[in-house]
Amino acid sequence: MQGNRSPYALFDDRPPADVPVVDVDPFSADFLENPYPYHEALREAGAVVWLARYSIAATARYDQVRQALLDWQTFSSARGVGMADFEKHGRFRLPSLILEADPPQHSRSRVALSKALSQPIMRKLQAEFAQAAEQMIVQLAQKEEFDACSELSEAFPLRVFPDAIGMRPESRDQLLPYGDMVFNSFGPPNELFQQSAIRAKEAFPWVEAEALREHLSSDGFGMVLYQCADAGEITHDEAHKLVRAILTAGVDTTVNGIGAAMYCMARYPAQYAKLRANVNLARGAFEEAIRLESPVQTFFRTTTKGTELGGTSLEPSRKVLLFLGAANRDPRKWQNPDCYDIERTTYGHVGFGVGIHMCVGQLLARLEGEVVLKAIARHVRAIEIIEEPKRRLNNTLRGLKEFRVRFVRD
Ligand code: 8QM
Repeated sequence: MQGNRSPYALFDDRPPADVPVVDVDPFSADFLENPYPYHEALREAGAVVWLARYSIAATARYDQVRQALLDWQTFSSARGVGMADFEKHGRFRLPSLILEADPPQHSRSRVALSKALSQPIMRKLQAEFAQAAEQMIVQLAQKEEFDACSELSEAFPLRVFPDAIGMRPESRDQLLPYGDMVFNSFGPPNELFQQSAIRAKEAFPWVEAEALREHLSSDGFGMVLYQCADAGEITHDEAHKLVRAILTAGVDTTVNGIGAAMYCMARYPAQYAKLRANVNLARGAFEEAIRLESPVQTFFRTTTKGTELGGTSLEPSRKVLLFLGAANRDPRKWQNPDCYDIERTTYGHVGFGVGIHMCVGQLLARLEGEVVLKAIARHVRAIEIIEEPKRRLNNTLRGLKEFRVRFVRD
């Protein structure tokens, strides 16, 4: 990396007039460990700021993040939702037909994926997921202490998700290094990304293979994509790529969502007590954990034309970094934004995004979160923190790597 130049800046992008220029690296270990003071500084610096290190515009305020997410015509996803601009810097993997696409391609993909992840299909999974959660929580409550990451927030999605989609039983543990690598790839090609790419080397071709029709069971929701292809709604190649998209997007996100909820429950015993008193608050508790911790912290868009955001003019073909996690704690939008309050109205949070790209798997994510929180609330009187957690740093994801806790039984 040369001085302040972006590793991806093939030519010098200059800041628009009057935009506050800031000198922080949102993908440094320091920032990722504790982003909140930086988020505040970014929000206070202006509605839109210029990241000198990367020559990229960014916004950490709720209104502007939301505006950009809602205006897909101006803020496109088709040139990638990471720092790399597909048209200038090439592609790191085959582009996703949903995440890294605009209408009309995006719409076709979205319709098919919505069928696989629909309310009726999720409802059919409800009982199975709830039973798996019960079983896992009862077992963990019998332990003196355990790692809430490897033994719960990672273990639960790995226990239910690959079965639900219809994967073969072998090598499912590859899903985690694979996801870690993809979510790192949305940032700059820094050390975090390089290291995760090494770890995921074998996972890459493995995921491509797992998404093939012949490797999916007929009753999982992965097969729904191939049924859409049989019906002529998408091509069979699109079906393959969309199953790959589910495998990419569905694991690390729910791992860190459940992890966020666990972390909140452990740190806020009064909120946990409320959940215990009324397990029907589980959905709200999960949603609030998504708002507060924002497992997906950032995404980029690319301007399709000259435009204006928060009073700053942006040139065409420029990347804009959207800080979802900072928007979810913007005091302009939220009261006591840094407090975990399971009875808060979380409506409008952008932890699942907003607009046409809003998380297509959100029903599945919420189902997983709900059954886990309900099972805990039914069986666990208190959650004791044995050791302060260790973070897993990732260019996009916020979450923990190790969190030793004790479930105190009733
Ligand atoms: C993030 O490959 C994909 O289609 C894909 C990858 C990651 C995500 C979404 C889609 C947002 C959860």
